[in-house]
Amino acid sequence: MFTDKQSFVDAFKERFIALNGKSIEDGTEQEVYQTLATMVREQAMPKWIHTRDRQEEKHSKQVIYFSLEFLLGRFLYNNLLSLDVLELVRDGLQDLGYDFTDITELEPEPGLGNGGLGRLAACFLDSLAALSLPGHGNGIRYRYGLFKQKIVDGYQVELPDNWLRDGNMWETRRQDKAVEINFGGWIEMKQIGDRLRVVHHPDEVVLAVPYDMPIIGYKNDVVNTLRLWNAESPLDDEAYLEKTKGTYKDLLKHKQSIATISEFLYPDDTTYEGKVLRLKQQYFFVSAGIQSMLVSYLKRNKSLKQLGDHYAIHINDTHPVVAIPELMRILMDEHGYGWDEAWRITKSVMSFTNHTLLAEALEKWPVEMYQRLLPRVYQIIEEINRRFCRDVLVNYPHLESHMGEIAIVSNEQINMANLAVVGSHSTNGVAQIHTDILKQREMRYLYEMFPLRFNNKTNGITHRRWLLKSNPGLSDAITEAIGPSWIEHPNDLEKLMDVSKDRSFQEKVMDVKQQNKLDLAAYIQEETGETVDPHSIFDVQVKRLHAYKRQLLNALHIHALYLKIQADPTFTMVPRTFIFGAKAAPGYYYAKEIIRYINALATLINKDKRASQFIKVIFLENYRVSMAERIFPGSDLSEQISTASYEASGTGNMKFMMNGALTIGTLDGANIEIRDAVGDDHIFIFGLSPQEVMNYKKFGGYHAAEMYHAHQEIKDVVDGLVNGTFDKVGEYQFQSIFDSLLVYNDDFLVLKDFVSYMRAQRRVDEVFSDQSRWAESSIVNTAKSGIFSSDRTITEYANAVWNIKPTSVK
Ligand code: DL6
Repeated sequence: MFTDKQSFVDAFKERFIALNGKSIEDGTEQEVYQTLATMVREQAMPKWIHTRDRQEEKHSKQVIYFSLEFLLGRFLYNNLLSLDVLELVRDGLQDLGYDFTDITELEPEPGLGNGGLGRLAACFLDSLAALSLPGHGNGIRYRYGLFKQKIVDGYQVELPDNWLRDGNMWETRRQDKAVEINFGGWIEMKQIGDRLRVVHHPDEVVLAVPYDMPIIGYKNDVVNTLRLWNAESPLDDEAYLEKTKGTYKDLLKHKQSIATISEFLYPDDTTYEGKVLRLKQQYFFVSAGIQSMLVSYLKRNKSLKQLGDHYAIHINDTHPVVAIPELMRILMDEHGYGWDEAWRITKSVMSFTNHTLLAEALEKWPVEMYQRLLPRVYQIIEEINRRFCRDVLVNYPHLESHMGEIAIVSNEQINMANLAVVGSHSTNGVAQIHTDILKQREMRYLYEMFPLRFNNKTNGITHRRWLLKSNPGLSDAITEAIGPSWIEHPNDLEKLMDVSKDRSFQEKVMDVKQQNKLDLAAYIQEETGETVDPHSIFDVQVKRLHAYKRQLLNALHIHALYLKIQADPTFTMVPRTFIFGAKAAPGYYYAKEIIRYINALATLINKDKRASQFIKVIFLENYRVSMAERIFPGSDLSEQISTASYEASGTGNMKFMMNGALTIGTLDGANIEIRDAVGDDHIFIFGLSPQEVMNYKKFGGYHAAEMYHAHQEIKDVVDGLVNGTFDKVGEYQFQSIFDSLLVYNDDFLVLKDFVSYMRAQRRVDEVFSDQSRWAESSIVNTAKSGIFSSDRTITEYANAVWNIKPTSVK
């Protein structure tokens, strides 16, 4: 244990020698990182054990957050902060001749998620621990995280993310807690004693081995657990050869086939992947998570009747919905409960969040695939469906004609969202508008049947990572102005309203922003070789690349500015730096073309002497959590421009806001709640409303070609996609983008919102030109961001969905 700088330095030297067999003078930075991480882990270990003991002792109800994705980002800095040893370690390392930042950046980044959904799960774990709530994560230890993105001649190229190459310093393998998972085979009904028992004869058994990672609460001694499962062979090599009478080659093939289950993360969050491997992944981590939960529970309890008073399982999107029939199976087949009792227990344990309205992302599994891979689970799903359909016919006969839409099994497919609603006690959306649309449109009949199950939980972000850690300058300025209470109570940020018009505070905040922009500019230079003007507006869109998020609208605006600069020698504007970061799913051709378009614009504009005086375009490759931490603090303008009604919530919008960026956005997802919080004067809203978009989708009436012919500006820019403009920089044309707009009638209403977007962008220029006005808006955004802390979201889940209480471990 170390408590001050000197004890740290002494302990470090000793540990370094013990771990590396050499003195620190001969050490590498990698060894320094590993030694430091080992020491931090050791510091956390007793607290980890203590937390577990206290939670058990107090019979605290626990939630386990089941998620196929956890987009964690690096741990070292946050762990030091949470353990309250950050400063002394930073100073100690300096005394030892090492730069703290260089060392923390050596940590490989667990990118075990695609985007918003996985990052939300990580923010939730942070808040659970910070609020002393007994809440843990359950997921997969993917051998490879989300692909690394390289941009080669404007094209996205994907490379593997071998994040475990040098080991993961935070994990502990728990072989003793391994469980077996059964796949395939057949089901036998067997009379055993006086009971007819179901016996599953699987044709593949996989060993799930947990790797536990500590999730350290902020200065409260709580350490919760993220349990990630690794797929392995249940037999050791010799036993396998003995049992199967196979060859060494067979053995290698067998091991490889099992390891594939936890090999990689599917790199697309918006398209449902009907692949056996994906289904195997889902069942693998769900069954393992439930089994391990029950092992803990049954140590202290004999009957499972009260399971729901002790454990909650949260189903993060439809991927873990198989938890419902799996718990039913275990309760009935392994513990002898009857259907009704098992159903009551299961519903009391399960709750579900929906994260998308995109039809193509809503999972529907082919019956045949389930039957083949999970024969017993499928029987249970069929029975859930039979009972549900009977309930509809008896109690809601007017819904019979909608049976195909609400049934769990229909058209030879299993509708996972329907199963989730029917088999749980709570279903929520992630922003008010999203929940409203779920209730009124997507799930209206299920809502009619189970109105009390539906509720909203607007997303949130952990202000500890996204403000306290990533923006120390602003954090200090805030604390100086209103005291430190906001760190524990982010709603106290509201106190900044009192100083939002104070000139000296405004100057302070703008100075901090300027320094952050200088840092970001230096980073951009390092990453891209491009020099950007730190006094220009830093206009940023960072998120996954998808047609509905409309990076295209942003790019067309830039293109239009370029054409204006070309056409008018007297043209002038407030200089802007347009910054993008976005990964496209590897198989999503259109999204990749948009990346190419942005990069082509960058080449065209950044090379042009006159244009680049006003605008610059930067595409930062391989957008990830650690990069996001550098970008948000240095941003002026946050682009949240999805087609209204398509973005469930968004969470990047909250990170920008908290860091004092102003939003230019549509009335979509949580943008609406951000607008409500800050007021119309401190946000730039444009475009169609969700209702208008839904009307167009339902009744038609939108003709992109009319927009093209009615507005010269639109015509010029759209023509620019294919008229040889990009020949100058050796690029091909952008025919598929052109076609998406004019031939396929612009599905995401980009041209429809274009004029209104241009107008809003001009307002941005005007407001930015009045620095005091901008500063006030920036402060108001930070002041009002407290409600978007995930501490608020988690408190709501804890009270209204999971019924868990803080358990102090001090
Ligand atoms: O709830 C977290 C996050 C939301 O903020 C985003 O709006 C939403 O798109 C995302 N959903 C997903 C799931 N699939 N899709 N699309 O990632 O969840």
